[in-house]
Amino acid sequence: MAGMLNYTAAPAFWAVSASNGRVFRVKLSANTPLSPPPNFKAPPPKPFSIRPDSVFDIMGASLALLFRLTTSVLVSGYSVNVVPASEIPPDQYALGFAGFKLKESSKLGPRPDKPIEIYEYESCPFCRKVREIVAVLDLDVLYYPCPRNGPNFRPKVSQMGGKQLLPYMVDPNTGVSMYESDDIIKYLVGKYGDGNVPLLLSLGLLTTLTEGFAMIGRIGKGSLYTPSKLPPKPLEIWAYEASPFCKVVREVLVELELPHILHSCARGSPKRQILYERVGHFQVPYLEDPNTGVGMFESAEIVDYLKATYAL
Ligand SMILES: N[C@@H](CCC(=O)N[C@@H](CS)C(=O)NCC(=O)O)C(=O)O
Repeated sequence: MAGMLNYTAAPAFWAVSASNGRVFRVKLSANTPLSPPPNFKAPPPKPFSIRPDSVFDIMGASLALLFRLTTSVLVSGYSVNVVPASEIPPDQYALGFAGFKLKESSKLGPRPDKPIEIYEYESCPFCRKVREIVAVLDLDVLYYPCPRNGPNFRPKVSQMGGKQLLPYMVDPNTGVSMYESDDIIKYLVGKYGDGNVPLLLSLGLLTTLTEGFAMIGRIGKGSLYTPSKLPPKPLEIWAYEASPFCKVVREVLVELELPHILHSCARGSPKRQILYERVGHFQVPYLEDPNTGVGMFESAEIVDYLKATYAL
């Protein structure tokens, strides 16, 4: 999937392409080769379990569901049937419970060849609106995190679009780039959906307010830059906006200003089957770090890994 990127990763620089064809080079902040922390061992997946020291983090991140309901839980055209577990072959992903499994499906629009590029940060309600439509449309996105005081990607937004305003989207498939969350949402549903903006994303001020309330349990997280090493290749994360386990990982990716490709896989996403086949299990978040060769489940351990590998 990393092969779909629209820039060439060089050992010493990031090359970030803009819609107008200009290329900005961002110098790496550390020359030391990246490696996993000493004695690193990827933990086994433990679905729906919370590490004791993360209980309050996960509870805080779960509050979003109260304010935003199922937006970003389900992909577009989601439908589900409950069937006996024996009806699902073992090589097929399906969430199971008490002898039954969920047979889920979706109706998705045209797929972009290259990931959409979005400059944003976690705690911004307008950015969150765009992240929700990414989940609904089941898109892959190359995120350039722009925490406050972030030295790398915030300045690029001003250079590319002429002003310091987030979120900012670049679609390398069409050359279109734009500010304004509502315009980005309309563009994305027109191009990669059925043209309709979901109701909960079309309520104007009420949408923006509930997006803000959704993050009330995580105030201050995912906003401020923590000095870090900028990796030569973007990390890859399998996750979706509504999952509280994914949320706590995304906050740290933003704080450390780590570019990452999100493989969004809300309920009904066909990408769940892809991850299932690739690693023999489906659970999110799942992190792949091409800079160190690490692939891992488990939110609390992913947070520890990111801080140990990238924080300065
Ligand atoms: N202990 C894991 C729990 C993660 C988890 O349970 N994630 C849910 C989504 S919120 C999941 O992937 N469930 C399996 C499924 O949906 O099939 C962690 O902290 O990462």
